[in-house]
Amino acid sequence: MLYIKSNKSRAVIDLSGIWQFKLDDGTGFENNWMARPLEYADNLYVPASYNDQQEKLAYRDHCGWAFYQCTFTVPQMLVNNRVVLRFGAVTHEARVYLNGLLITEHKGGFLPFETEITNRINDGENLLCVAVSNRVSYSTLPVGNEHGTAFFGSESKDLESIRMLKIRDRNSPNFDFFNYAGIHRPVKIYTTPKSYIKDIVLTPDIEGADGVVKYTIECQGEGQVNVIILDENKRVVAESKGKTGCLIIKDAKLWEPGNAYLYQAIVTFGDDCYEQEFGVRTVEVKGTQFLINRKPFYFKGFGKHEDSDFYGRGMNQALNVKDISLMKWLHANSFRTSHYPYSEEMMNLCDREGIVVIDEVPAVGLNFGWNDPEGGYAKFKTTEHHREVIQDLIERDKNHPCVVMWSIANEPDTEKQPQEAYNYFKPLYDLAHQLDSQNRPVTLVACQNDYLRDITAPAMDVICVNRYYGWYELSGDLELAGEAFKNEMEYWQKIKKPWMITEYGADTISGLHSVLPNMWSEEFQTEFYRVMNSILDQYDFVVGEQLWNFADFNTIQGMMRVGGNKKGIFTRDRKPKLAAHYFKDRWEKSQR
Ligand code: GCB
Repeated sequence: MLYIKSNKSRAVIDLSGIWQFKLDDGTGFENNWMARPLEYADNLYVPASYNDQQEKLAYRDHCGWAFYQCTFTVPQMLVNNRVVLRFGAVTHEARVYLNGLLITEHKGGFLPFETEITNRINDGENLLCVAVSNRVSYSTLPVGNEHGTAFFGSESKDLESIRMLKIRDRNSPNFDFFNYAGIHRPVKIYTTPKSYIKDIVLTPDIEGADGVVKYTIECQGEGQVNVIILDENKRVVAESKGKTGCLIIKDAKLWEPGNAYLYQAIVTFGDDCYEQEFGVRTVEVKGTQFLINRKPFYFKGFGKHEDSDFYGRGMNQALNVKDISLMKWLHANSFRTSHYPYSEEMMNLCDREGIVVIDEVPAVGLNFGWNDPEGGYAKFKTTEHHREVIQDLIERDKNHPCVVMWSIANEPDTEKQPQEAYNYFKPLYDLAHQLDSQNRPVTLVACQNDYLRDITAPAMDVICVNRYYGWYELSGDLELAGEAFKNEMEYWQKIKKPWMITEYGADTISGLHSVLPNMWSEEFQTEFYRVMNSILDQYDFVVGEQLWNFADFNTIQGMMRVGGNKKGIFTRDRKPKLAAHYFKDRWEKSQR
């Protein structure tokens, strides 16, 4: 799916701004709220989560549907074109109504969807209504507890009434980040000519000093395809005709981590044209190495979240710019889009800034129900949707040079019923390979208690593991934690595959200090990393360290979370903790 751009053949209308918003009271659909202006609605900003925009418990804790509305008018000069309505992401499920009629529905909160509205728009003002559900269940990704109810109390008959009182519809996410919801990414209307370019697939390779770019252009309607490649000085460096072909860029400048170079493929088809940026670079796994442009690459970076004050999980471009700037300050080179695809705008920025990305689908929470007779993967009704999100992610991000690996899940249970887990994930691993014309490595991020039983993580191209020795296990005892970690690394060494740590960390209250490394203090967090890193440094098969987390982030309330998850090396407002300075020094001096 192409990103939205305005150019000489395409126009864009951005619907970002203040929309009308109202939580469903259970009668919204029945009373046709979609068909007329919402009564007693609030003014909320789009794109952003609705949860933190006003001081309302109901906004924070809502479970179910909510309604958004805005109006728009398409200028007369555009109506002879094909008109498309596109959503960057609506979390987690959307039903979209135009002038009272359902025009599209979408499941999944982190990927774009669009629908043509050419013949549905009125001459004058149009009423757009988006119903949004934040429910997570056994069939959604991320996964939630099916009933979304809270059980509290005893099974005893005497306490029946108390128990009943405590059961109510509520969010019950099975993941450690706040279940922010709403219209999270831009809503835009764009036009194309009636015959138009539908998709562009670019597959770069390197031969000697040259870049070799295979391409496929998908078009709708009649026309001739032309492709020209421009370098950063807008000089034509290659040209071709036809829907498929191969372009040679002589003495190509490579897209390198930390040193991005972007070419533009200018595709024309009849009256339509589209400029697709891309990089010439290769990615492959060889032996125990991860190679970018045939050179060993070592990941230095983070697991992150899209999470900030007021916006919640809504796209925040200033923050994206800030985060990349902080990564560069630290001499980091990469991050994983834990635990869902990030905005297209962030991916574009990473392309330009040379930041390397592990691109993850929203498959988090596939880790309970194993002792239930119907447990394990039989309990989750996610297989089909899991295939969809892998397909949609690859369709969206295939041309990004910043993407070097796909992650098909975070911390699923891969050990209690190892064969069942393998049977679930292996076809998804194969699917990702089959769909990606660049055939990037595919991984799954594991967190086994008993890694000896796991046959799924070792079947991936890169073994990615999350570890919390010293925090959740062997809490506070860094000496023993180091020994346990070392012991485990001896096991992984025998597997002879590239291996990286994709999460390790300790909750840390900014400003809490202690001379000795006591848990929760800034000194403990720094010491924790020193111990773990000293072990990572002993092994050549380790291809990266991505700590958890870049910054503190919001979670559900719970006794393990003091105002959210505090494992950031930055606070939520991006102030460094001691460990940030430690990593800056480590990565600046790193020879890997
Ligand atoms: C994990 C999860 C991550 C959590 C983290 C933690 O293993 O992947 O989502 O936030 O642990 O801090 O507990």
